[in-house]
Amino acid sequence: MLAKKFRGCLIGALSGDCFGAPYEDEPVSAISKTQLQTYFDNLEGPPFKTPQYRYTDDTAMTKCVAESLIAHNAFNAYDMAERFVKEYYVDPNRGYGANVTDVFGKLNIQNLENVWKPAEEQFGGSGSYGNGGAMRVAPVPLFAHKNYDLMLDIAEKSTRLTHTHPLGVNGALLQTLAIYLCLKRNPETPLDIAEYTKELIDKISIIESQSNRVVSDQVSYRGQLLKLQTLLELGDNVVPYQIAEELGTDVSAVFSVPTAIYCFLRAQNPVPDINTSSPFRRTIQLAISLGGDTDTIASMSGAIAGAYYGIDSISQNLQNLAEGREIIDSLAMKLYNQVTN
Ligand code: R7I
Ligand code: MG
Ligand code: MG
Repeated sequence: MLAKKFRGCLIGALSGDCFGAPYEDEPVSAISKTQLQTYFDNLEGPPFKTPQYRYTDDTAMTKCVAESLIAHNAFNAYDMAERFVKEYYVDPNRGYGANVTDVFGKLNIQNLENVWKPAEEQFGGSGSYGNGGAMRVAPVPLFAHKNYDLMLDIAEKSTRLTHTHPLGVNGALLQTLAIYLCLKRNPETPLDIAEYTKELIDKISIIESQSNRVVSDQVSYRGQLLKLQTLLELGDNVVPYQIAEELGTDVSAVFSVPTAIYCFLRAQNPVPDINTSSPFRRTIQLAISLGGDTDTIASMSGAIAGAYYGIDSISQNLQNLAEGREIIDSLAMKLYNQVTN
């Protein structure tokens, strides 16, 4: 089962990215639920002649994280940074965040002299709080789930190569934890949503209470997860607009990672206007229906759902339409072989 969870996690992330990308930046009010239903029905239906759906920066960088961990069987800052830079310059048109490209530029010009410094200099020295660390972190819990402290350490350092703001770092840690908790749970038995959420809140609260992670303003991951709990309790009495409003759907980590987790948890049960028997599809369809940063929120929720349900929950037709499926699947298997041998 663990191999299926590894593949489900990375192919889940890829699928959310590829199928969410066409909707990126649409406001929630502009997304027709019936049109989205038809879009997914077609994607999952009998194969039709269409180009594959292109992946974006989310997958390009996830690939780098996985390849680097596999190549060194450890976190190697220089190597990972070098892969990010090379990947970017080979194909800069993958929809990268507006400011992270400055980091790649500096790393390139300075020939990777100090791999940490360009990220620290972002936004006048406060560092980026974008979701770029969280969106690419999925390979880390796969690689290091047997060693909790090491897992958090790698998640933090791999994020710090581009994002040093505490909200950027903690968002990647929360996404890591969400996947980690799924790897350990059996999808054959119904998920205990309350228990899962409590464990996530307990773990992120410990992380946020550490002195170097205190954020000056009022927003915290703990606070966002408490809102998530309230929204989950409301069940069907909450519409996409409210979810988007309360949890956020933008490119900042704090207003997107908890949203992705919400989609995974909410999709454990049927959702109005989403007609499917597949809880994986329900997860990413719900994520996309919220609008905003659809590729990234669908990708992060897809990684979590895939780590819980496994690869068999993602329909073959859907998988076949995602660019890079074979590469991503082989990286998942390499990670699996590495950590189980
Ligand atoms: O976080 P990042 O890699 O972007 C990822 C997003 C995903 O949605 C991808 O799919 C792609 O579309 O981009 O890139 P950054 O440039 O570091 O951060 C993204 C954006 O967040 C920035 O361009 C800013 O608009 C905003 N942002 C900030 N704004 C003000 N002050 C991030 N940090 C700050 C900040 O400290
Ligand atoms: Mg993207
Ligand atoms: Mg995005």
